Amino acid sequence: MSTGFFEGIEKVVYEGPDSTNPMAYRHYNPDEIVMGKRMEEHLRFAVAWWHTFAWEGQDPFGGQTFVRPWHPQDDMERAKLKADVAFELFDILGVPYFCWHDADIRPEQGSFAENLRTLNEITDYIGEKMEAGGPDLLWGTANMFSHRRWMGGASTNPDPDVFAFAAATVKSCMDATHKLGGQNYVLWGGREGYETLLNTDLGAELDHMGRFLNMVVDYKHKIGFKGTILVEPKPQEPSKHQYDFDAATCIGFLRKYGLENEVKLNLEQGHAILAGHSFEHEIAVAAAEGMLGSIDMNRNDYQSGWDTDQFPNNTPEVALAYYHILKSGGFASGGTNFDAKVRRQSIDPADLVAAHVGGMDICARGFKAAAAMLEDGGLETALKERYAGWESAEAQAMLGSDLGSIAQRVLDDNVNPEPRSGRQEILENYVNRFV
Ligand code: XUL
Ligand code: CO
Repeated sequence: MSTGFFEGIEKVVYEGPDSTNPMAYRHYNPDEIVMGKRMEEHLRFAVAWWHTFAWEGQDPFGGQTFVRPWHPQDDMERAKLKADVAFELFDILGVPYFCWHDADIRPEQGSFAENLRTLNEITDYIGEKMEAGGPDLLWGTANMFSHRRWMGGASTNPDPDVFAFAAATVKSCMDATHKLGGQNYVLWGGREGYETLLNTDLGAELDHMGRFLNMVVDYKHKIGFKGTILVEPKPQEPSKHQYDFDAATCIGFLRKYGLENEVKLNLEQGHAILAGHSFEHEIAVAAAEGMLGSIDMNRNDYQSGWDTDQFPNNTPEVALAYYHILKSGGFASGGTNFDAKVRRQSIDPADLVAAHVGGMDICARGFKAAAAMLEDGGLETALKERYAGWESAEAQAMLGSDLGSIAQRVLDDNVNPEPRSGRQEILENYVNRFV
């Protein structure tokens, strides 16, 4: 039986680029074959439980603006109503995946035993809905940043009891993710960092975090979870300095603690911007190391400097991101999650639907542009030409040589390189033909 929350809103369908219906897909056509695969299987869209259903519209200066029938979110009956509404939205949108934190789906009641009981109950309930034809779980994760117990960190907390509570919490969330057939398990360390070095033993905290992540990987193998463990970089907010600053920092961390073959990255567009990078930079760094896992495709406001978690609406940005994803072989267990929320004045159920429709459509449009660029091959040809010198036997031999021998060759052959254009504008014009 319908909850009636989305009353009057029909299932969203593909109507093509000329449609003027704001509740139709103009570019996202799940069954369209692009580069040999259905678009739905390429993009693997997921709705995020936290922003779409749990978030109540607060900002630093004001409280709740959304008034939903499942508020206040403190008992199991309303948690189930929220799940009912969630599956209605999944059905309206036709998304193949969703994601959650434990705290989004269960009521928060305090003790670990209570949290465990309610998590198990609600994930059984969600499991029944999945079996009845609902979408699959892209990833589960633990919220170890909202409750006051996490204020000084989770695995990096100076109090070993918080480390223990974090270990128990992650175990329970991995169990629940495994039970629901989740494709990945994510760890984002919002409070794994510091406010001031005056009270922080940075080296000890990093060691604890490295040990914690090794326990997560060991547990994954113990229970036979086949999904991918992902960490999600972000430079700051809520912590002043977060340890998982960006893709490169995470990769260094994973290598130091022996996790480079076990853990991949969940990259978020807005986090890339906060770190002073473009999204495609973060994707390319992860891809170069074979550590590209999944993405959170939500942008920030470029003026405010906050993590505003907005739905994407910039085709060229999205196109370049998918270009690098496609170039590295596309998603395996990962997908496109909208870690995005509507603005706090967008209080209607229709706003929730329209936000996802727009986000999915922009992604589809950018994705098709990316596929067309890759199939055309213009960028790859230009890249090959630019690095062609390295194809010679002499250049390759140099990499196995030493400074002295190279210096001798420079003298003997009078090596005197002639600068060549990087052709940036020509390449930018090329990209603009597709977006
Ligand atoms: C916060 C953020 C998280 C993670 C999951 O900025 O991105 O929601 O995606 O914990
Ligand atoms: Co995120």
